[in-house]
Amino acid sequence: MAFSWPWMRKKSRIVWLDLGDLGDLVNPSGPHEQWQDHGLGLLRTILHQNGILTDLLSTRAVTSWDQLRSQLAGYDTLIMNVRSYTFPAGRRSAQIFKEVNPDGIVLAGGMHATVAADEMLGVPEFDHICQGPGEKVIVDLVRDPRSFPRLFQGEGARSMAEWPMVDRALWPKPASWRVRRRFKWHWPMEPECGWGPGPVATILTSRVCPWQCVFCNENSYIPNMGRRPVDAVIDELNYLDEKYGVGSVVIHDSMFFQNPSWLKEWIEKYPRKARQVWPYWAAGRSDTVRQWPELFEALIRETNWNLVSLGFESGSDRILRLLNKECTAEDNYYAIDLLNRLGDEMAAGGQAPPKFWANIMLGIPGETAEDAFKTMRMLKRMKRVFPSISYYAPYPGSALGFQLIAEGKSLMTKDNYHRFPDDEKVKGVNYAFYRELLAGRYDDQVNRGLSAEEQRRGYAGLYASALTKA
Ligand code: B12
Ligand code: SF4
Repeated sequence: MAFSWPWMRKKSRIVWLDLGDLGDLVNPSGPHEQWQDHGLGLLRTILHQNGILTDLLSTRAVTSWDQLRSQLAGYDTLIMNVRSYTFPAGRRSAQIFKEVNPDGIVLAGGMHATVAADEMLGVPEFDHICQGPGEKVIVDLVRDPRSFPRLFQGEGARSMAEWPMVDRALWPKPASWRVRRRFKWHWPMEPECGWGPGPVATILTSRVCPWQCVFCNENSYIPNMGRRPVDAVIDELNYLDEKYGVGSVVIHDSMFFQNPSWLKEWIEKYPRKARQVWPYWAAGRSDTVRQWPELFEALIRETNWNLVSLGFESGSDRILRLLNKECTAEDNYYAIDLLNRLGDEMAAGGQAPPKFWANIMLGIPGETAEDAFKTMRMLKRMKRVFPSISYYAPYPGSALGFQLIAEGKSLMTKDNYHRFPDDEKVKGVNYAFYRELLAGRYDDQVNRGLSAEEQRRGYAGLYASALTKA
């Protein structure tokens, strides 16, 4: 008989259900499936600090719905953080919960509740649905759900300075010692994913990005809030290092490279006050790299920002305009050439050179073959890169997503928001062309005008294997 998580006895009548694909913590196909949910971590921490203890289950820790059914039996309250890509799992779980606990109450919040209330309201099993942030309402809601209407607006902290440090021991565990061993997973820290040494600390320093890219535009649905103070971020990392050990850091902010005054303070304090200058992954944009090159260079050289996630998206100005990216192809090339140069200098000095985590989108409605060739050419300009390529996905919440859904062109349905890398997402897009492009079929066109070295980059299969879930 195999023992698998959760092996604990029920301690509470309230259960928080972590959502994700079945089996992701049992037989993970990779480390990214094992990343933890900060919404769950934050709200459970707040509940526990207020004396409301919750049990934890996870759809990622079971391999069948029947297994989940038996685990859910006997609870009074079910709580979930529902994002669009976990909506199908959330809905199914709520239905199962009601089957086994007909008098139980389901409390749901999260991004999908915020951007697609109609779909949430269409599921009768969701008893109370919170739109927006939940920090200031979660305690009252769990204490007395009936005092809340079915759909209501949550309330968040004015600043992340008010957030408690997430109690990471409240996150789900790897489902077995095999997973623990295979990924060298030092729970409650997160496992190594190829970006830096483990144990990995994922953290948030900011909550929202002020730009308005039409495929994302988070600031239309995430209220603005103050950034976490630099000292608090460093204190948390030092605390985690003392308690569990930290090997590297992933800063999960949508946009780390913003607020120059915060970044300057980070440059000044992180190398001095952190127990180690851990390497980290964090995100930026090419136009601001061009606007603040000295700041960018100082972050790379002095704070060990060694994996630079940039939302390049496209190498074509026409497409960048269509996406309202407010970056030009020239901005993208500026950032690429700058990191290439910094990497060369650091490598020559015996230091590990920084790399790009390059976010690239293909299959954008209206994109021509020549636009896509420009994007692939741009990718080949990067000397050191992990390409993260995805087919454009019309998520609700974003301006372009809403438009395509309204026009009936989205192939992402509420039964299957969570799409796999090579799934087709928008009607009318020629996905066969993109599959061939990534397999190298159009290399002659892509390589036009590139140097011999650039032509060799992206050896067979690299780009095709770089397609990510989206
Ligand atoms: C970190 C992050 C990731 C990480 C880790 C994800 C994880 N395990 O949590 C990684 C990189 C893996 C990731 C991947 C993806 N992500 Co992501 N990610 C984020 C990001 C930047 C931060 C999430 C976060 O921690 N927020 C902070 C916490 C505290 O907020 P929260 O979880 O929303 O919880 C708050 C409220 O929602 C509410 N709440 C939540 N639950 C409940 C429950 C109750 C009862 C109540 C009252 C309130 C409540 O209160 C909480 C506190 O305020 C967000 C954008 C953002 N700024 O939030 C995108 C975001 C969630 N991701 C998104 C997407 C699309 C993806 C991908 C599909 C992208 C891709 N191309 O691969 C993948 C899918 C991953 C998968 N499983 O397949 C979208 C989701 C859009 C949507 N409509 O749901 C977002 C919003 C970004 C965007 N604008 O596109 N992501
Ligand atoms: S895609 Fe990036 S830059 Fe654009 S709004 Fe989203 S997080 Fe901000």
